Amino acid sequence: MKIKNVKVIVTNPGRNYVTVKIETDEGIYGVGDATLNGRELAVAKTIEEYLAPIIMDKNPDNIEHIWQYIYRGAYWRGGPVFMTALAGIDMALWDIKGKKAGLPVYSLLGGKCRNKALCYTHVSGQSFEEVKDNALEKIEAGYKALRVQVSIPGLDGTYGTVADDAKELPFVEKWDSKPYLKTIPKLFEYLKKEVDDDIHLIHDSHERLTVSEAKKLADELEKFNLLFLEDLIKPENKDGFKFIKNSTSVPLAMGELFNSRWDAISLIKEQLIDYIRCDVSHIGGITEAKKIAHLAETFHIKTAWHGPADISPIAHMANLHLDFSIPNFGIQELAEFPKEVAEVFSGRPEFKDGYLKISDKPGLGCDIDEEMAEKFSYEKAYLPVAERLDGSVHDW
Ligand code: KDG
Ligand code: MG
Repeated sequence: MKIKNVKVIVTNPGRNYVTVKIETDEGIYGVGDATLNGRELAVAKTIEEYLAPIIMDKNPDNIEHIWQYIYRGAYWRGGPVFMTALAGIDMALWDIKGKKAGLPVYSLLGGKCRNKALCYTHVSGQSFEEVKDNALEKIEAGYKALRVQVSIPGLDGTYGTVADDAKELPFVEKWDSKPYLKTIPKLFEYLKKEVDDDIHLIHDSHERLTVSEAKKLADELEKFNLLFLEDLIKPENKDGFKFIKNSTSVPLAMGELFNSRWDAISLIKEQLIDYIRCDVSHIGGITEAKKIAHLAETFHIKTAWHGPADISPIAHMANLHLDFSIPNFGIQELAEFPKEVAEVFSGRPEFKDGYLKISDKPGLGCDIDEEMAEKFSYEKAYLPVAERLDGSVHDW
């Protein structure tokens, strides 16, 4: 079998998605997700101009070889744009391999380790009461785990509580750690009384705290038994986790900004985190995520792959095939897509009673309707930036 065509489809059913479709001389094709929120066309151009030409006529069965050929052959390796481009190709190749074998991808990855995968979704609100109402609604719908975020008084547009794409210029969010650190423990104190103790709660600090602030937050949240605290400090400051981990028993999660296993390795081997949560679309695809899962397994660390709405259902399916086939799966994030997404993408993780199920369709079990995709044309959208009260820039 030979790769005969590589298409890049950019579409906007409610938000932008980039899909790679690899066609072969045997009529089998595969699809992969190459969406990098706010940088979609940079990835599309990388694939079209640089990667598609060099994989033409290669045998799509040789996924590891093609991965290495792209990664090492470029010499200028890594980074979010390049690794997202590589991820899109990698997923499409796994999809082809599955379709050719007549087997779902999880089967090719070693087969099922479980029958269902625990998942969590997002709830937020402008007030504690609104967070509680939204949480109870999700619990009613069957969720057993929730990520909770709340608007912080005085900080307009707090992360996780407002839409995060802006059309003209990036939306500016205000940030100050003082009111944040005062509010979040109170939120959990409040939720403890309102939400069933069996529900797993998660909170995402989105890489904004200093080590001391992170330790203070972890200290104050310790009594609430969170499933994990996510992304406390900046991804560049991996050593910072040594100080946090030594002083808290709150499970820690990190990884959505990582682009390779080498970003993750020190946190894993020094056991500074409890959950690794890389993004399959930004880390080079299933091939790299599987290696990271194995590294994590070696050190008794679980997975919680990134699953926001800004990666397409194809990536969510890739997550799910990994979730089912690795022994050290922890939990899967599942954010809700804009409703138009179902008009363009068929196949997505199926939710039932707090868990995700997987079909045994060959390949990834997801497809794109190219005609429908064309009807939703790309619109430039930016992620927000965060600004401190004095106007200086903070990590968003
Ligand atoms: O594009 C940025 C989002 O993917 C990110 O903000 C979502 O932090 C996130 C999460 O945990 O889902
Ligand atoms: Mg996050």
